[in-house]
Amino acid sequence: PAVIGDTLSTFVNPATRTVALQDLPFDLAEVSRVTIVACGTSFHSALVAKYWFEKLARISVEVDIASEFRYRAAELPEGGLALFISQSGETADTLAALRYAKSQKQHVAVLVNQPESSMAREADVMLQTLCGPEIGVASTKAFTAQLAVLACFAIAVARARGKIDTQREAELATALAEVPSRIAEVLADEEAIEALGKSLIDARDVLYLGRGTSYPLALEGALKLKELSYIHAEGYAAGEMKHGPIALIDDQMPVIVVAPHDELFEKTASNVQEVLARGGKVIMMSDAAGIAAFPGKTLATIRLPDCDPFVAPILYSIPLQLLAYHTAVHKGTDVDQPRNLAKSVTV
Ligand code: F1P
Repeated sequence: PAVIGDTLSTFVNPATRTVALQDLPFDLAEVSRVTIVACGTSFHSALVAKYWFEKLARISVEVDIASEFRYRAAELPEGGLALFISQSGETADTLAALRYAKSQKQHVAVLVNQPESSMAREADVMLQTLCGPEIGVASTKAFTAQLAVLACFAIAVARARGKIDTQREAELATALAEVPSRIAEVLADEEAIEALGKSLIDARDVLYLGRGTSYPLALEGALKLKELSYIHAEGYAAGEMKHGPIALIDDQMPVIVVAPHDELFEKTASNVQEVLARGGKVIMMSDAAGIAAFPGKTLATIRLPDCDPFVAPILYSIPLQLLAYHTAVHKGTDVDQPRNLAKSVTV
């Protein structure tokens, strides 16, 4: 809660219930297109940002992984905003992608933990997560802090483009200011998540499902489980399940569903029914209303506090990380230094 509170306090003023970025060397209102590029966990925060920017600021957003983007010769209209997200600020592919965007006359912004990093030095604008360097190799608190900054960025772009009114901005500023205490509530329930982690250690495969902003969270939940516990896990868009992965479902495979009770819940709920009908073991991550929709039908539930759906991804990142962590600890893998992983991939 503390590092997310610190990060948010740079942007959110709870007294005036407004959200502001630092002064930028270009006019956000003039930006007509946003390109966001990153690797690994940072790519998943970029995907969440795409949903936020499009919905709130009504702006066209392209997201790509840096190792593809840098070799694509992407057509970037002059004056667009190119945002690069990197915990370390040193990832080689992301840095190369940044240089390409500069050559295409983009306004280049970075979101990093390290203000001294190469990316921060080469960008026109630096946004910073105030969570300090990750202690372990896998990105966890950096992901949650990136989401916090990106939520504020989306609000700022929406305001510059006249797409959000003062009342909605005030609601969102309040919801963001409350995130640290909601995270504390999630952490208070850590024992239940630990028990669930223990139950996963013998799983061969785990499927994560989500829709909307919960889709990139499903991807990130699966990545964390892979990185930390070496259990094979896949994240899928809930509606894409019937296009392939449904063939995998049996009574052996845990299916973790990330589904706050938002406007997309009913759609995801019908996917959950499809899993249950095939004997799948559903672990539901939702709020009280979402959990109440499946009384006694799921294998387990992780109950999250109610919140504005806009801030849900920030909150839901925490149980996903805790679940991967506890599964790994019970399995006996090295959570700080997973095999084969480098803290930053600089070649
Ligand atoms: C990207 C990343 C991390 C991952 C691991 C390898 O790093 O894929 O997300 O956890 O540490 O690198 P970065 O560009 O965000 O520093």
